[in-house]
Amino acid sequence: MYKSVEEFMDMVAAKNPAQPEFLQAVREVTESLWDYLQDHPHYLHANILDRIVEPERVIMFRVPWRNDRGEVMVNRGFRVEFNSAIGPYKGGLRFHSSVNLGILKFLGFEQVFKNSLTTLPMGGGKGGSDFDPKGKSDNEVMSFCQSFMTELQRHIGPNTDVPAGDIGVGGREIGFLFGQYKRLRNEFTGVLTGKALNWGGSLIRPEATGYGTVYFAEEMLNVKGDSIKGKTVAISGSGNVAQYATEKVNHLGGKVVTLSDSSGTIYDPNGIDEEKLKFIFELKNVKRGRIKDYTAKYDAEYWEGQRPWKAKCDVAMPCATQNEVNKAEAEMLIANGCICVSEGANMPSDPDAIEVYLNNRILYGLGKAANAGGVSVSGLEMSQNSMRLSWTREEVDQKLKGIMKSIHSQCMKYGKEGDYVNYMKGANIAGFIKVADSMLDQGVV
Ligand code: NDP
Ligand code: 2IT
Repeated sequence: MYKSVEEFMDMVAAKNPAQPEFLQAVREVTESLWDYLQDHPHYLHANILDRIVEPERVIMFRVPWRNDRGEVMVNRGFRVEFNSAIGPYKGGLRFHSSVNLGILKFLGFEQVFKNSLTTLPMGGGKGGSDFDPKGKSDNEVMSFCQSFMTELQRHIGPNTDVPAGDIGVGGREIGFLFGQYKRLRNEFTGVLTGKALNWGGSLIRPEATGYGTVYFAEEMLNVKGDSIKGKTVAISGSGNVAQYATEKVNHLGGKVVTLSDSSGTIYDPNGIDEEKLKFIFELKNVKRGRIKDYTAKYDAEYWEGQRPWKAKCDVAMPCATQNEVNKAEAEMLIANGCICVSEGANMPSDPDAIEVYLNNRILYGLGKAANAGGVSVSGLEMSQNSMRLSWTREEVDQKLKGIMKSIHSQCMKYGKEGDYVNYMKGANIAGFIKVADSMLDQGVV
């Protein structure tokens, strides 16, 4: 048995070289769990920690495809089937040039705990490719997706592993992937989520991650007798999660002053209202342009090559990617009066930034709790597919709200430290218990 977090991490680091993001995710969970495990040693006796950091299966494959010039291109495809203790593997696909095995293992590991928190029967997985859809034609994206699915289809299924979207995988990609699965398998099933409404999708799935992140912030603020209403909010990213987080902040009476992409940030102190957001939807989802183009139409500053965190705000919602808030930026947020961070992205705050939040005792909703709305509605899409019916917008939104509330109370239950709630600790312990107990029930698995 391990005597310390360090001793355990030495073992994990030796087994997983050159996977810094995976080690970062494992360390965060292990540190949160450590005291709880000492008080509940049956988990340690059964070596649950060693088992839970090892994916059940990793699939890695060649994805050859032809570009518009007729050249043969090759990318690498992955699916990490991390844990199926509480349900079929479930988690998104990421298409981005930075994708490698370590990144997908970190995402798959996070997904195991996140999915457990949702209360729905979903195990954890993640996949993707180093293919970058940015700058590719629709035809190239389709060729790539068809080749990717030609291999992936033999590993997934509605009761085995159900992928969805993530960075670089939205409605267009899910359509191409689903079409190819159906051709190869000759079956119309709920093998993917994030499908369009006409062919098995769920209302509110596109909105769910962003809405959920705002619902989670609202829950945290409510405990303090406060709310989003009247708050100034800084959001990073301008993709699926950022767009719908902005929409929901507007619904609740807050003001969003920043959005960004990997080239820079726009700062609009007057707020990105409903009309301006419409422009962003068109710019990002149809024209597939850059966030800088916002300044050609609206009065706003553009911060080339910079992230949003120097903007004065009450609430910050990082909704772009991992490690996009560092210690100096976290300190800047606090100095400017930020009282709440709710993470739409996965692991966007680095460990030093998290330390700053906790030391300053601000409300910190970590990704695996605050962004669980997306996979939750994916779970609801699976239920609707199985029952062959569809719920109304209001029904799905109500269920989403209920799930975010329940995640918030699980975090409160296990994260209380005096009069402060450490949501990170709470989420990690609550997510762990259900998965670990299920693994114990199922024997040496
Ligand atoms: P999208 O592809 O729709 O948007 C991603 C956004 O983040 C874009 O604005 C993109 O800018 C920016 N971005 C991506 N990579 C980087 C980078 N390395 N540096 C700076 N900016 C970057 O993805 P989503 O909105 O779906 O995902 C955003 C985050 O939310 C991810 O962390 C994802 O894992 C997480 N998430 C998503 C869920 C979902 O349902 N989609 C569910 C739960 C979490 P650019 O266009 O310049 O690349
Ligand atoms: O990180 C995530 O939770 C997602 N990308 C969504 C996964 C899903 O299966 O909907």
